[in-house]
Amino acid sequence: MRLLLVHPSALMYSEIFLRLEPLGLERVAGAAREAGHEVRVIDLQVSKHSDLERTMIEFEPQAIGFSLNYLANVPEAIELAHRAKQLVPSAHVFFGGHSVSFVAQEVLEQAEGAVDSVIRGEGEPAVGPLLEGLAQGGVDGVPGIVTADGRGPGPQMLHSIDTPRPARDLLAHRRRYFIGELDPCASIEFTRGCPWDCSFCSAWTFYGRSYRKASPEAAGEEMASIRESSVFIVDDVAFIRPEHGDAIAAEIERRRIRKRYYLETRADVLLRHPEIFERWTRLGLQYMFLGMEAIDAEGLDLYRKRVTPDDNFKALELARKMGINVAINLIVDPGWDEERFRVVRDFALSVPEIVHLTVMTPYPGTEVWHTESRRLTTRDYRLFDIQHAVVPTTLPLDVFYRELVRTQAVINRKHLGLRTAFGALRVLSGNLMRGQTNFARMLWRFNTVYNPERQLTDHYRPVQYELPLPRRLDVGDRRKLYIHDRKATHGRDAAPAE
Ligand code: B12
Ligand code: SF4
Repeated sequence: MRLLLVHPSALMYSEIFLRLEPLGLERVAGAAREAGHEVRVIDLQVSKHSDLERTMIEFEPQAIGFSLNYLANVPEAIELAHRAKQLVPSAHVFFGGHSVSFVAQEVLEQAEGAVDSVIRGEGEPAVGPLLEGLAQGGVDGVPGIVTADGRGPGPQMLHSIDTPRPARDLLAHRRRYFIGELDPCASIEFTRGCPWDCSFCSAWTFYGRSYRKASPEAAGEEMASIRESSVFIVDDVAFIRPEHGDAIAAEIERRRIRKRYYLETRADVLLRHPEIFERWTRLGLQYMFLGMEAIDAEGLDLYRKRVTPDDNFKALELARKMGINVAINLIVDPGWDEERFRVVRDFALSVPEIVHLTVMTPYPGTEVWHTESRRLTTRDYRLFDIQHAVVPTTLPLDVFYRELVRTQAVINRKHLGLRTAFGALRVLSGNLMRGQTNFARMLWRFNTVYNPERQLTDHYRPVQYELPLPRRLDVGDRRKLYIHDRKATHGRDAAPAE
């Protein structure tokens, strides 16, 4: 069968810092290709809507799948599904991905017939059976499928994440993927899932707190096939198992692979096994993202982060000593007043790290979606991008955005100031000479993207598609939140930490 897979456009507020390859979609493409189908992929982060339309007409796909990892992309995907039905009426249009898995039924209804099915959970085990089912006239047995007739069997999980390999070769414009000065940058997955259970996050609910590891050989082989000079490791928490991080490092050393790396991890993981991270700095680890979330114990408890402020600060110090550039994330609560923003600004200016701010957002799949007592002030999907306030703010909304953007701007100025003084010029000229302009563009775009008026006016756009209202679920038994039920899977590894 001819299958076209599509990733929606980039979200406005993240695009200035990064744009990364759609690894999940590439893996779904890899699985379909292994099953013998003809596959094309269009990534609207780097291609135009007109490219998509042209491909639909020329390729005449029999199935068109859209990736919906982000809630904010739902309206665009529904509109594209309508367009697909006009251009290729016979194609089966389906959605899949992280976020849509939590609101599958509702999105299907909102699409009013433009979407034939939604696949909940991992896409690799489902795409082959879906295409086979379409050829043979029945898709009811596809794992994770939801259609107008209701839910099919539960989603299935891969036994091993070693295969299928992502179909990176199907992506045009690969040089446009970057993160900060790592430009161009590819992505790779060493592990899948997260054993923790932070209340604001849906990574653990999606995978039912399971955790699987790629074999070091497969990871080494995949790394050797990557052409880009930099690699973003997409794992939710890198190197939870030190022996695994070590074994992959050994493979990379053996193959004499030299890249620059960016990864995400937790303070306690870094503190427990600093030697792994140290070893990776020798392989090229340069950047690390630490989800610190709060600077006080009360905030950390509220998010069930299971680390102390002390751990966080020790981890920052340790990373600094290792020469790793750290970016930290703090969650802004809509309840913050001017004083709280000031405290955070002072903190951000007192540390050399890059500080990112995201707004606390209850979204489907998270525990706070069910427990947040403040009512939602909007259900516009597009505002659920953790850059907008979707529950009432204590400050008037315009003042809240002014404070938020001011804080981000102060931080950004500090960051840019340091970088331009100590090295960005060198990186920049190196990148420009190689024709890589992503990082250069990022440096100058901050003020056009982040401005309080624009964030405020986003709230007044006409709304066509709205998130369903939260069902107040009793989350005493948190397994009710899972997409993948761990009992029903054959994961290699169980949760290592509480
Ligand atoms: C890596 C990552 C990123 C990367 C790369 C994103 C990219 N280009 O793909 C970066 C750093 C850029 C990023 C940015 C953001 N991210 Co992010 N990210 C992740 C993370 C940690 C892993 C995603 C990943 O690559 N996994 C590995 C691949 C193999 O899995 P996958 O993509 O999920 O794909 C599988 C399934 O979803 C499914 N699938 C996917 N697509 C399709 C399509 C079809 C047709 C089918 C059938 C199946 C299918 O099958 C795949 C294989 O099993 C997830 C958390 C998580 N564990 O999922 C958060 C996550 C997806 N991100 C999140 C957020 C909030 C963001 C940001 C908005 C943050 C911000 N404000 O800056 C931005 C927005 C990015 C944008 N679109 O512009 C939230 C999503 C929230 C929501 N409900 O909308 C998540 C869930 C984290 C969380 N805290 O809960 N992110
Ligand atoms: S440790 Fe990170 S990925 Fe895991 S649940 Fe917490 S925030 Fe999500």
